[in-house]
Amino acid sequence: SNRSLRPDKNTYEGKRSVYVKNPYLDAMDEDILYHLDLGTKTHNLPAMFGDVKFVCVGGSPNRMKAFAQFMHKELQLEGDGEDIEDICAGTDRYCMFKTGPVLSISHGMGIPSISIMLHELIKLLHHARCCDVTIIRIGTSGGIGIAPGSVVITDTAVDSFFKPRFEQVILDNVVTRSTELDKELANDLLNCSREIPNIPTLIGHTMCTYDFYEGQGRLDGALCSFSREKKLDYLKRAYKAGVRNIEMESTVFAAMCGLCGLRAAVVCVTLLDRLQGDQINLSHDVLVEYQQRPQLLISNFITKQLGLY
Ligand code: R2B
Ligand code: URA
Repeated sequence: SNRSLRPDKNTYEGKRSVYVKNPYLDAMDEDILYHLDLGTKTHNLPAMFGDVKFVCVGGSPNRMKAFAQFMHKELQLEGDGEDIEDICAGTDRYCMFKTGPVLSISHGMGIPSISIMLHELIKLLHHARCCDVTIIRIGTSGGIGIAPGSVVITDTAVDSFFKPRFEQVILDNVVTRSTELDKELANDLLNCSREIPNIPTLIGHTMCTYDFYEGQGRLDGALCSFSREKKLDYLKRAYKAGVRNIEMESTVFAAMCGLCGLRAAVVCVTLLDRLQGDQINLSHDVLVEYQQRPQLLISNFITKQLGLY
């Protein structure tokens, strides 16, 4: 089964390392992480990243910079954190910030974009010989049957058929990978959320789609080939299958991180209830406040894990 592809917990000295599952990689004389503008010959990756314990990823470059600045304050690091530098400044594909043991990286929108970033990030963590790394996606999503502003911690990422799988075309085969996430981490995050007032938080399945409009059953795209009734029937069936929110990266994120030995979690705020509508009509201020919710929860979790509070 797919589960047997997963690494056992690496118990050597209690450390869990980051795996790459590619027999060709070791034989390469140099590895250029093209989309991050980093490389094994141009950068001392163990010196730059060897102490990383938490990696937070999210779609938007500005949001991930704001998260890094917030983490800087929470970790009580020196300097004001306002002038924090983008480690990937040589490319405008992704941005990356490091505050102590916390790395904050943007991944763009959708499965292909996050998957490219994850290939290079996982190799980076491997080259840097990082161990015991926890990776968390903090993002936005559309809710199903829950109040806008709720935070959903994903237990399982599912595809558009509500199945816990990620299908990737490799050469001309379809390869299916498991999208199970770390249940213990999800529970730890839920417990942590209980200490933060006024942020409704729950655990549920997250559906990952290839599109924001028709792919999420929206009636307001440039194309729409189904009825309002069919849309609502689909979303209600998703709810019955345990789906509480919809976004566009969780399946490949869960599959790749699981195979490479990273403890992984997905924490997304919902911007609307899809049973009520399709358009996101929140005011700017409310949108900003909602987007801070996963950041608050995760910064709280990280500072606790590091024994700071
Ligand atoms: C959530 O929000 C984005 C679409 O608006 C997408 O990246 C996602 O998963
Ligand atoms: N992101 C999504 O993918 N869907 C939504 O409805 C909102 C944010």
